[in-house]
Amino acid sequence: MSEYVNSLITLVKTKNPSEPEFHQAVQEVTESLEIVLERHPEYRSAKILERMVEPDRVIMFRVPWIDDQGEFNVNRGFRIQMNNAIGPYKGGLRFHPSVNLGILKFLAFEQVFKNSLTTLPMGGGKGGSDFDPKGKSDMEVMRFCQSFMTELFRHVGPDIDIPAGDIGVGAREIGYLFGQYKRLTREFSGVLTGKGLSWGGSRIRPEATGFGVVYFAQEMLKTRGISIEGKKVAISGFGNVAWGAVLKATELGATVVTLSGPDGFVHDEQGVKGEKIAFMLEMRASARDSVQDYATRFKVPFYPGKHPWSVKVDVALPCATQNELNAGDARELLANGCICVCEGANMPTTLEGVKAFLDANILYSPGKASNAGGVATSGLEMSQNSMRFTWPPEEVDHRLRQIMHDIHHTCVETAREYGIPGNYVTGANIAGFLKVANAMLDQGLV
Ligand code: NDP
Ligand code: 2IT
Repeated sequence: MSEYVNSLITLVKTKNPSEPEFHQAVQEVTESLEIVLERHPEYRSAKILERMVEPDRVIMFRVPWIDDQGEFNVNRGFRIQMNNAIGPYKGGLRFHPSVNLGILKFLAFEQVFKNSLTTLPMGGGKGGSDFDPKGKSDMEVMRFCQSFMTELFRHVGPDIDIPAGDIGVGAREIGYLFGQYKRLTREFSGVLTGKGLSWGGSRIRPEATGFGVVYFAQEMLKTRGISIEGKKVAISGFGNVAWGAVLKATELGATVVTLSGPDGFVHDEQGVKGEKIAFMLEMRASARDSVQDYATRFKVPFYPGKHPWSVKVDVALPCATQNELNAGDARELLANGCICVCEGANMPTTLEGVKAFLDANILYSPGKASNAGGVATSGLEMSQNSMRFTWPPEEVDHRLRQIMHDIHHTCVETAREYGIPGNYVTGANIAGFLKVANAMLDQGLV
């Protein structure tokens, strides 16, 4: 590590104590950029990286709400507006008890590079709350969302900042948030994405992240002349991203043999298909947060408290959450002959896990490249809203597929150009960085 990169990481750690996930994301990116900073001293002298690790602004607020028992509750709301050099802030909202400032800063930082890779004009942001949707009634979720938007509405807008879903935020929450925004502003606009189909949503947005992950994995495998058809796939999570990935992988002839939740994982040797995929939506809607329900229903083995990385598979698609795959898991996957790890979640692999995959020279792609199909399709939703028009599903899917192809091509070509062929981490970080950095240089000291 160069002295400059080392001192930058030390600075970030000192200025932002107790934010380990943010430190991790910054470290991964800045290490990849050493080679760019050597070739282009102008980025260093303009302190582009020092500016990029400092959010444009952080909004933190109280979210008071009343539960079904009439009790008062208080949660904390956040929106990190990280960087708008190439477009308005864009990124999801996460509702999960683990949410804190550092986690949302890591997600907002990743989003800047991801959105840059999508080829669409979107800056990066992220937000959410430590609200726990588990076990909450519809009316409790509605009251929470209304209170959350009562503060957030003054900071967002269709040309300012466009939130969307993430963990714990799906179509239902986006609906309640949108309704409250509309009441407060008297404006019907594309301020949120992931909207319902009858009120401005895009076809394929619910499926987009998972579909995109599988399209990206297909492209990766193609570089080694391998097809996804007939391959065994391990997927973690059972939420929105996992669901889309199972749908597409199965359609393309792969067999998905695992799903996971906070309670453990299920091993379904026959494959997650047909009504089992529909059951994933039921499990999510039940707000029980338990993947064991799948094991009970379909009589397959359940492994409490375990991640699915010990199962022998060809392809692994981590689709649950950050740091769910460590160095030990990586070694186990490699020992079992896994040839491709394509991330659906944001930063699911620890830095040591990533190193193990890169050292083994398997196909490994970071989330900011392979899960970009979700936000890219959000960008397509914004375009449709601006045009007051809707595209049919084939059109959106075609564009999504093309975007994933282009992101893959960019990663591969950039890695090759900088002398590290096949390294998707470096390719994604450098390509994502260059577009934003050049826009920042063009726009002066901002
Ligand atoms: P969902 O809420 O639909 O599902 C999240 C899944 O991950 C659930 O199974 C959830 O269970 C599990 N999970 C969350 N936190 C933990 C934890 N600490 N330990 C174990 N399991 C956990 O979210 P999404 O599918 O939307 O998001 C999944 C991942 O994909 C996240 O990393 C997200 O940032 C990323 N992503 C999402 C996009 C989107 O468009 N939705 C786009 C790009 C990336 P539980 O809630 O019980 O903890
Ligand atoms: O992490 C992500 O890219 C998302 N949660 C999707 C963001 C979006 O604006 O669609």
